[in-house]
Amino acid sequence: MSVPPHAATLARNRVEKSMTAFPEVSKIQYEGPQSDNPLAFRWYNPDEVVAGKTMKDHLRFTVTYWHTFRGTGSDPFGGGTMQRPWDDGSESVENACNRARAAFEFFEKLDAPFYAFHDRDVAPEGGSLSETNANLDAVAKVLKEEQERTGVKLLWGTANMFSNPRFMHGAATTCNVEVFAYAAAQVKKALEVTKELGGENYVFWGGREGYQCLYNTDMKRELDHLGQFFHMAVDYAKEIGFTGQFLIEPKPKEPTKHQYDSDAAACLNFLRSYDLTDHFKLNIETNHATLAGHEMMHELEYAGMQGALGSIDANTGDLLLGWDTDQFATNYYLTTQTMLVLLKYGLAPGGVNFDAKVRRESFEPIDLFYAHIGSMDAFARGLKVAAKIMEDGALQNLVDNRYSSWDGDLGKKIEAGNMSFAELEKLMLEKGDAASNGSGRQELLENIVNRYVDNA
Ligand code: XLS
Ligand code: NI
Ligand code: NI
Repeated sequence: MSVPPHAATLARNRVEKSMTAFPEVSKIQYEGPQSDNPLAFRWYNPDEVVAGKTMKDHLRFTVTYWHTFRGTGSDPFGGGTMQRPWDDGSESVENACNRARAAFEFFEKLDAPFYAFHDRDVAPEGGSLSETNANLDAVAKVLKEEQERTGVKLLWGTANMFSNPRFMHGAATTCNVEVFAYAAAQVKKALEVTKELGGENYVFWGGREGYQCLYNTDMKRELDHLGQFFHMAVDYAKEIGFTGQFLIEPKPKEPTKHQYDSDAAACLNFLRSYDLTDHFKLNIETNHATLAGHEMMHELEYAGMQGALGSIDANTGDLLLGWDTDQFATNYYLTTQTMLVLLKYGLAPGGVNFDAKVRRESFEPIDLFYAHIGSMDAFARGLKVAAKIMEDGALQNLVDNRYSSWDGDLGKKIEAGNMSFAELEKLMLEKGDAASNGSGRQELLENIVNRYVDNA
């Protein structure tokens, strides 16, 4: 009786035989809105110029390594479901290198100009920090070769300081000083690798920086440590000549019940309190905005108006599920609203990073293509709609009109800081009452947006 070969051996044979991870897919091409080819773009036409720039340069699409190449499909109720024939499931450096090659084949076929990773996504941890660093160096060599071969660039690097149990109490905000030191060493290395790979940004998502219980937490001390940690990162970047943009990614909860970087406003308050505003911008994620009880547009606008809009993690949540479901966004209203703010404030050196995963039921490799193509198209369409709305001043004219009373003498004086309560009281006592209000016209504006979504 013959013994059936192990699934991993089968998988490896399959990859070696075809020498390609996605044999059934060739490079995705733009075919236009009428196309019914599910492996073609209908709206994303990289070289098409919109609002003075190519779509490629506006959108700076980025594939996340963690969801797309490390996501297993597990959830709190069950294990992995994903079929990933190029991956033998082992934590070996060899497997990590094979996976990296498969990833670049994907980026290339998808025509994605960027990717982003955590250190532990790309390379396995070893038995000690020095072994772990050596593993990362070995895989980074392959990443560099693949970047050179394909022209795909690194949007950002980051350090995973949340998966390993050592970070159970946090990394920079831990109660264990040696874990703080370990985290510092990890970010030092991640910055070096990000620089080596030409990363254009470096992201801090809070991971386990937050608390589960205030009874055991010295919040002031933890936040002071976080501020010190970021200053050390800034100093080290300067020391090694890393000129990428530092980004903080707000999220209100999950995994902790309170994450310190809750939302854009909390992050900016933190950065200002610790004198870090010159060095950091924000990486705004859609599903994090909604978990914080905000619309994505609110978070983008809040960051943008303070000169701190750096990059976006493009995804969406499910309103019926209360967690970070990280789904691919396909809703034109969401992408239009997002692009309205991105066009207003600009995005580079940030990008539209698909921090999104296919559902655990969508377990075949081809689903990775459908997911990314659909969301790239949705953002490309959102870009076109937003550009047209802005070009026509379709919303701005009404906004300007709504505030027009402020353009008169009185408004100018108040805005310039040249009026006091007493002077304003005098004026109103003379007039007896304020001038009457105009309509807010919300429904009209919503109809106008619909018209542009229909026609742009
Ligand atoms: C988790 C975050 C994470 C960051 C990178 O919710 O979105 O994926 O983007 O650490
Ligand atoms: Ni994210
Ligand atoms: Ni997230």
